[in-house]
Amino acid sequence: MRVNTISRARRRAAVGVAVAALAVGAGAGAGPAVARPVSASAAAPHCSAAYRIEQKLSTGTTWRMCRRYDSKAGLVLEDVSYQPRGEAAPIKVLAGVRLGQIDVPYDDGSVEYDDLTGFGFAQGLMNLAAGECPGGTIRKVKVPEAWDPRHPDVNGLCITTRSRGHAYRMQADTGDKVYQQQGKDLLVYTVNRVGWYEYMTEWRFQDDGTISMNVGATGSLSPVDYDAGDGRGWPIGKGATAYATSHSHNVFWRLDFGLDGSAKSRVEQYDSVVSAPARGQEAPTNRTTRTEVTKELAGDTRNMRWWRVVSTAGKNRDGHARSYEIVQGTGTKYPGHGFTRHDVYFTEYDRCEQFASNNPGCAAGHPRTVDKWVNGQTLTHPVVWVNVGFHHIARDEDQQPMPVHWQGFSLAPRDVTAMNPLTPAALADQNGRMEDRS
Ligand SMILES: [Cu+2]
Repeated sequence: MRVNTISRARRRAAVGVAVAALAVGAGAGAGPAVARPVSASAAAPHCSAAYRIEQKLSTGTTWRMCRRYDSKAGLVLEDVSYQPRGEAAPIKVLAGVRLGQIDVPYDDGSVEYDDLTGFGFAQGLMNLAAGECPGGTIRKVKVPEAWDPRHPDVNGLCITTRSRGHAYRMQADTGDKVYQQQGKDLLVYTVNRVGWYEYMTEWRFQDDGTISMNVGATGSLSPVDYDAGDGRGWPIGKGATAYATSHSHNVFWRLDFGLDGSAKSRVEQYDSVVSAPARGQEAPTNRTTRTEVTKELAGDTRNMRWWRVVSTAGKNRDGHARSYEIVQGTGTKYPGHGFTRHDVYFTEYDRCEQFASNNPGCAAGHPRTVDKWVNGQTLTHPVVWVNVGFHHIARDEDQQPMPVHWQGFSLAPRDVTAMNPLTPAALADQNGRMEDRS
């Protein structure tokens, strides 16, 4: 069964946050007084046509990336760039992004699955039916180290587009004109079967620069994980004869940023604190501080807290450093392990650190879980690990099949472009404080 890991002492319980506590206003991200456009790096992604994904959405935004397939992680997207209509060149966002683990402990302590490294997630890539990639194309994927070496090819990658409703709406100053745009997304997904579960791994690239990553669990409840030894669970089926054992799905994503073509980026944490009104003010005050995360960090979400990864190589046309903000999804954090106890880990890049738990690739003696890689190193090339948990207490509706339950998060562009990347031409001069429109 599951090989148990490490009890190696943590070298230092280093929480590497250098508190700079700068007031946000003037300082944060302010560039030089004169806007100087910085040309974005890189042209086409460096992979052959068969592995290239390039989609120009009808709203004018082009996403480009390379895909490969890892024998444990499954689909890997590399060299991801974003080029909205107004940009002359693609803006590189991510050097690589993929799942970093799916950890599934059962509540009664009977079993814990590390689906990526121990239970064949990548090997379980499923052929897609024609109808489940509406409007798109299904691509063939060669599964390395395939369990059945005679059949390594799977028609398992769907690439399609989807509408997401309003990208924006604005009534014009005069007349009855309405500026409105229906947003479009590029969708890339696979389905991987692990035991009785089927995981949909979906990557959504929006025309406004947002990237969303979600894992949806469907398929069937595991018939062997019933009647927990401790008597807990939820009765499924008639009466109360069989109880599905409750469990968690702790999903990790591993993000290697490459903003503006550089592996070097900065990480910042923002916290806002609200205080009661003082000195006759009308409203409470809210003070936002920025903390430079200069050393490796295991971070916890909190109300009014967020992080961003900031480019050291490029600015937008307003002279502001480009960045991507991590927008945490709602989840249920599982406190059972050091590696599930935090919502996000920032670790200094190490080639062998590939999976958040039971990481197989490092030399003997190197810790095997992401929390232990947070040990005080200075961040110059940060790798971001996002952990989103879901506590699954089964319900009658879970059969049959089980409705997809989703968990995930987004990356939102912050100052990647100088304006809304979908701004219509008629409004292109409305950047900065606007004149009184009355
Ligand atoms: Cu479940």
